[in-house]
Amino acid sequence: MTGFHVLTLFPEMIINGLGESITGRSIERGFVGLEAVNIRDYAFNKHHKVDDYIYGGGAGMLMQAEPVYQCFKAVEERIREGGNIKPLRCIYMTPQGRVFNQQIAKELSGEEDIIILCGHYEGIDERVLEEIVTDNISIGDYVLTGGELPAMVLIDAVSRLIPGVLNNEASSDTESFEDGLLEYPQYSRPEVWRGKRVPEVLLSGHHENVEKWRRAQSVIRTRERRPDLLSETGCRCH
Ligand code: 6GU
Repeated sequence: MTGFHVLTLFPEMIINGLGESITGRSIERGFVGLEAVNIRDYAFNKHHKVDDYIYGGGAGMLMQAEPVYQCFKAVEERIREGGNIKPLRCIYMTPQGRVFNQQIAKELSGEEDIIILCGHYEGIDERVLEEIVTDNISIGDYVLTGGELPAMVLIDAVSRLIPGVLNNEASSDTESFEDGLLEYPQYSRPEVWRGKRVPEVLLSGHHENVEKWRRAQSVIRTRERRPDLLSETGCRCH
């Protein structure tokens, strides 16, 4: 079982955001482990303060090193007590990281326990990041207010690759990106909707022709919408 351990100031965001639908069900059924640990619970000072002004000046506040470190150590210790002796990944969600993609999701789906650190405000004191972070991951070139939504994106993408999470075992590898192509268009009942017919080949029952049509549609769609995926550098097929 893959277990995600999210260190955050907003644990309810993580639990509520992933508690529904397919991710929620896979957690309930034990295919995926998820805990969200509140960094504030490890602020062993009078007012449970976790942030402070930034040396050198500038706008905003920074998350202090010590509560993050104490939180990490407590989570690491519990993972070790659970019997995992492998080196642990601690992923810091940051726009300064490697941009997340299906390849990284696949790689992470093989891990037993994954610690994910979410920053908020202007970020986290660099000294604790140097001490605990093994991977910096971004979800794209835009700036968000915190790492919680990116952490949920990563957990969703990794979870659906874990055996048992999708009821249809085949469905994760026929979808977009698994072969470097976008998915073909799909149709359900009725056969005619507002005068628009379902493509005839899909009603033919001829499975080989259906497969050929879908493949061709995937290529057309990728060329139209994401030509970068077909280019020599963007394509992982050759
Ligand atoms: Cl991982 N964090 C934040 N705060 N903003 C982002 C991001 C991560 N990825 C893209 N923008």
